[in-house]
Amino acid sequence: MKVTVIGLGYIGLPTAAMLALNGNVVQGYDASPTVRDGLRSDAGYIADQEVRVLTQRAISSGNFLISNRLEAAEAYIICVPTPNAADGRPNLSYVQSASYDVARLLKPDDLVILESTVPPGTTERIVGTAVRERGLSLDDIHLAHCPERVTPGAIVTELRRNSRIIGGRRPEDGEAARSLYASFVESNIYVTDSRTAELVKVIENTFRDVNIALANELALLCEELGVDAREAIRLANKHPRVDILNPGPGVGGHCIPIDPSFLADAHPFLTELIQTARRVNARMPNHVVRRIHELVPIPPYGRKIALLGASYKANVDDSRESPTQKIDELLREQGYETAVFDPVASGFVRTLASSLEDALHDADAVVLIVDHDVFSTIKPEVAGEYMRGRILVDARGFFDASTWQAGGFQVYTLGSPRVMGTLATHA
Ligand code: SAJ
Repeated sequence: MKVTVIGLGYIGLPTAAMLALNGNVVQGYDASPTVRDGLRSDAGYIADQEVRVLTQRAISSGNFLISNRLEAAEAYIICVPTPNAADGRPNLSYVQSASYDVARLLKPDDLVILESTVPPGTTERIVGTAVRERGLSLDDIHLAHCPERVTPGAIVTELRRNSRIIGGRRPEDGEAARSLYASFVESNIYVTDSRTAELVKVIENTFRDVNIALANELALLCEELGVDAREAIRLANKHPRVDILNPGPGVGGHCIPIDPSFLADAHPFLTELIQTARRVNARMPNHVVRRIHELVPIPPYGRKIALLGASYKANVDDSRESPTQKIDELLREQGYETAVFDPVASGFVRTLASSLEDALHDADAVVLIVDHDVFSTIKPEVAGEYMRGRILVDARGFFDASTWQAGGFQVYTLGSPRVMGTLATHA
């Protein structure tokens, strides 16, 4: 098929490349000239190595062209972002403008697919309106929602192997979209209606947010009960019908902290659990900062805290909605000096420390926020050489507390009832 993909971000780009490598002729369009030029000259600016290789292969195949304007095709896939606006409501303006751009090019029998995560009803309401205003009946074209489901860090594998949900406005629209995705999806493709598909995507991420909120609430409870939360969760998960996620310093990324609001914003009185879960997760950075404050009280002169990890989760570069940002802001508001080190992250709101040594230099405490694999090589005796104090705050249960304790550190692990090691004396 001749396909135009609108929005060449972390979903649109690999999807376009995958389609191009599997028998389709793809034109990719992104509103940003920087993205278009970057892709044309060298896909090297893409941080994800697998996506970079896939994109380079697709471009060299001759079946993936980057266009400066939207080109007419037989199928259009809209993959633009749907961030939360400042008022917390979903910002659907990119979806709307892409829909009008596509509508101008449509001819009968064309297929329009919305991949962006949206509140239930959006495909028909926004894309459908643009099509009708163009003077076409929705029955003249095929319209479907096909939400992306891949996780950063495993995008290429998951694009192929994850099952897909396709919501057609009519069953025949769903079937048209199914045959396009079947060119590269190796797993099942389930066809339903568009509103159901929209809801399915949002509840997948909401489920995860609620589950993590339970883990986080248990962590706070366990700290009071004198029980190790991770041990308790590990054992509870031995039950065949229990599967609780891990507590941590908060839920980041551009999906899980945002998508639940697609339901809560439209139905505030029917989403009590969803809103509570969001609040529990959003407060976790404050809890981490409270514990840091207990361990490293601020005297009249400053204290330095080294923060390890700036991205929103392990082994990815994306720093959007990262818990580190909030923890860093709160600490600095309270008068701490901070240094953030992350050899993996890009796009963090402030300049990162140039090296681990720089971050640790004269620090009173080190705080592990992101469980990047590269941090596993950090040894307490080496870290301690650079630091002024010997305090480790581990917000992920990443390090072995006894090893750090044996290395002379006082250790607090989030979800763990006691601080291990002798009390540090802070003059
Ligand atoms: N987190 C925890 N504890 C856990 C798991 C995660 O605190 O046990 C935190 C992470 O550290 C991170 C945040 O939650 O800050 C989100 O990470 P994640 O791995 O749960 O999710 P994302 O945002 O990387 O990707 C999710 C995925 N959704 C589901 O697993 C249901 C992915 O499949 C979606 O495609 C993606 O959102 C999206 O784009 O919507």
